[in-house]
Amino acid sequence: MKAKGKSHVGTALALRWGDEPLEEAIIRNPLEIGAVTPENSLKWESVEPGRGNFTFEVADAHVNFALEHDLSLRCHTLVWHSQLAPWVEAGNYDNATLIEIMRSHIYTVAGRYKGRCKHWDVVNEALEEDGSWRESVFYKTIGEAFLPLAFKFAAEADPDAKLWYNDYNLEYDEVKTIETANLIDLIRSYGARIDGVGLQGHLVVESTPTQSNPTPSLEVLESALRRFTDKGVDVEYTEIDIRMNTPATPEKLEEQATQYNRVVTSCMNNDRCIGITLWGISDKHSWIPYTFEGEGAALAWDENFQKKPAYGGILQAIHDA
Ligand code: 9MR
Repeated sequence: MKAKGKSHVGTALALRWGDEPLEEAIIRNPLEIGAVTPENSLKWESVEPGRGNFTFEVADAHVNFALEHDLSLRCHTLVWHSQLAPWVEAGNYDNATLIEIMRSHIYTVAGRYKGRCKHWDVVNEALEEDGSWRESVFYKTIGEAFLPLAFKFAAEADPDAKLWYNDYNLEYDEVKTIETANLIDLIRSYGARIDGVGLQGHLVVESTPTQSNPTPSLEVLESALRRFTDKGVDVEYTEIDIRMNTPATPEKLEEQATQYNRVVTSCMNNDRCIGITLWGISDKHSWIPYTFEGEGAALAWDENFQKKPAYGGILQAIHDA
């Protein structure tokens, strides 16, 4: 990836080395992995479980692991409706108070890791599937200004970090994609800076009970990326996994390889796509089977940490670029 001008292939990081030496070996192999995104440890519920009560032990361990092993660090995520500490909603705060809570959270968390997070997912998943605003506590209390304000606070807290908006189902180049591109203009209209849009890349090999549309064509993927890069920001596939109805069959695994190849090819074909991050290493540790019953087998290494055809699909896309 680096030889082809990209920054990295990354993975979500969960630090379970006592149990998983094979996973650790893959993540520590610089030929495989060049960046990590702490999977849960930097989320609001983890770092500020009570108002003004910050807990950084676990987050520090993730950040230190990345720096000690020369992995570039994507930090995730400052403002999100999910995995939010319950007190933020329960307080029924007014506009001014919630802005102050958001400012204090961002200053404290992004400030602590200043100079260490190469990228920050500042706001995660602010829109609904139809492109309208998600009715999060932030939107309901502060209005659309919560988004540019979050970017302004993040830039003040860590001026050198690249600031990202991150969301799912942007790959289909439909209304959500178009409205997300409009968020770039909204952020800038407040005088704030945005550097990138992350397309999470939670996709499906085949129609499943939770997602009827398989991975789009190369043409559609490329067009979705251009919606953002045409506005002068970077893009990355930030949380890739391509799931299927389990059990996996050899045919489905081959089709998955083709789809991984397509996703990575679309990134290789866009100069402003900086790289890809897989949402984990092995099918043994993936959020999918816990969240979507009967679905899984979404990653590039199988349950035994053996490379799947998907791995070959990724590699081929990089070689062919
Ligand atoms: O992988 C994460 C899983 O361990 C958590 O339980 C889950 C809680 O919602 O979040 C998962 O990661 C999410 C990411 O932070 C944002 N995009 C969607 C991911 C999958 O839910």
